[in-house]
Amino acid sequence: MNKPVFILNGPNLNRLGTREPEIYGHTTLAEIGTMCREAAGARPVEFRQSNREYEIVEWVHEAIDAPACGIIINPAAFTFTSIAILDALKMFPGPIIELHISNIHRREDIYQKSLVSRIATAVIAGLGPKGYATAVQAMNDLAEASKPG
Ligand code: CA2
Repeated sequence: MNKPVFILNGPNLNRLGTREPEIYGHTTLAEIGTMCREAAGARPVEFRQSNREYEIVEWVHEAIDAPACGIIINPAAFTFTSIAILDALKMFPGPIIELHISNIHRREDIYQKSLVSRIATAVIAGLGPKGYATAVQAMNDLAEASKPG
């Protein structure tokens, strides 16, 4: 079965490409979604964005029930604040890639302490919008590697 990959995006990322291009680039979130679908090949992609914490929690539950082959998540500001998203991600049995467009470790103190990194399989930060395609390729490899037989 070709399980879907869930790619979840947190608050304000719907505004990508409109402000601070020196940090986040010129690419819009819709364009990133297209890049992800291209990188995924035959694998179905659930590419979503929300400014609401509860909605992201519910999408993680949906990924658990689907089941998804993995979750790629850019929690944006919720990275540093959301125990609710952390608790939901802890219930997901497969690989989780935490992704940031910018290198959060080079930024102000408030962007330094991710709650998600402790439970993520891998973290990608600082590759710009192309980091999403890198994450999808890595997730495809992880999914292949965990296939039985
Ligand atoms: O680098 C990333 O991907 C971040 O997750 C983006 C978050 C920030 O809180 C994290 O530290 C790093 C902020 C997203 C803000 O979205 C914008 C959208 C358009 C223009 C400017 C910001």
